[in-house]
Amino acid sequence: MAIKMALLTPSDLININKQLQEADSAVRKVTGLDIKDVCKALYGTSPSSEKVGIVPVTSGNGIIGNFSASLHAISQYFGFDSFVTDMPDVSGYYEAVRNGAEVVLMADDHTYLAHNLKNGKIANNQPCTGIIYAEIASRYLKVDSKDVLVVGLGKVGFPGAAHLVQKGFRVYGYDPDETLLQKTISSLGVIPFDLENPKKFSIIFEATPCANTIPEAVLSENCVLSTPGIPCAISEELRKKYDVQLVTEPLGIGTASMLYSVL
Ligand code: NAI
Ligand code: 0TF
Repeated sequence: MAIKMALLTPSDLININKQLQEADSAVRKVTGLDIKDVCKALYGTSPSSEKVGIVPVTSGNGIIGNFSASLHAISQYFGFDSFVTDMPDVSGYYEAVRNGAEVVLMADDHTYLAHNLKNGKIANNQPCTGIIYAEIASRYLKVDSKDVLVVGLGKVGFPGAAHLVQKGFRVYGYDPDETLLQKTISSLGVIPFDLENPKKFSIIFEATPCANTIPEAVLSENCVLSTPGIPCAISEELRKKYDVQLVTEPLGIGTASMLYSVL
């Protein structure tokens, strides 16, 4: 059976620099820190112009227009010295290493990785994305409670939920996949969120590939919604109605988390 994948499209990545700047100001408003400071606090690292080789990969659904160019823009934005290889795949990997890459970034349809060739560290986009969006949510300055709602407990949501539990939050979790929900309850001690009996939250972390996953009943005025999920979890109408502090961006925040984690 084919595994369902939520792949980026070139239109998700249009104007990536502007999307990053907007995300940075949203993160600053929520946490008082910009994205790089959140990464530094999470991993205790800072870049010093490390050379990052970005290798386009043709397998599966093939090259996504704008993907490598976006990684180039993102890694430069965070203080890395990046380049995209002319050749894709194995030839591109060879080219990256021969041209002095210290960190290689590349993705097929299942795995998007960062590999630091100097220290051997390797990072996967899904857990790194979950952890940084959860970390941003957890740093909400105006927070008045330790309760967090996590919606979507898959490859991004589960590591984010684990991070919040580890930080001492009381985590309520919801996923329509009963097996995943039970695994999260038993392994992390997450409290199953009852859709029939909702409560309001100041902090919500969402990681699903679906729109409108956040019911109105859980939103409190000025709550933070930190979500890597594409499409967005909340309508513009609800966002405005509750003045929701929305942190969302298609590629850069997760990539920053990966890069800082391998330094
Ligand atoms: P996944 O398929 O592993 O997990 C998604 C989970 O959402 C599943 O367990 C599914 O049952 C659950 N779900 C579906 N509908 C739901 C609903 N209405 N309410 C609650 N849960 C629901 O997917 P993965 O890898 O965790 O990715 C999640 C999303 O994050 C995707 O849209 C993906 O494209 C996006 N993503 C974004 C990144 C970024 O940098 N912005 C990075 C990585 C992923
Ligand atoms: O689309 C995805 C992931 C990306 C996570 C960040 N949002 N959902 N992965 C597929 C990437 C494929 C890239 C392609 N092989 C290329 O252009 O090199």
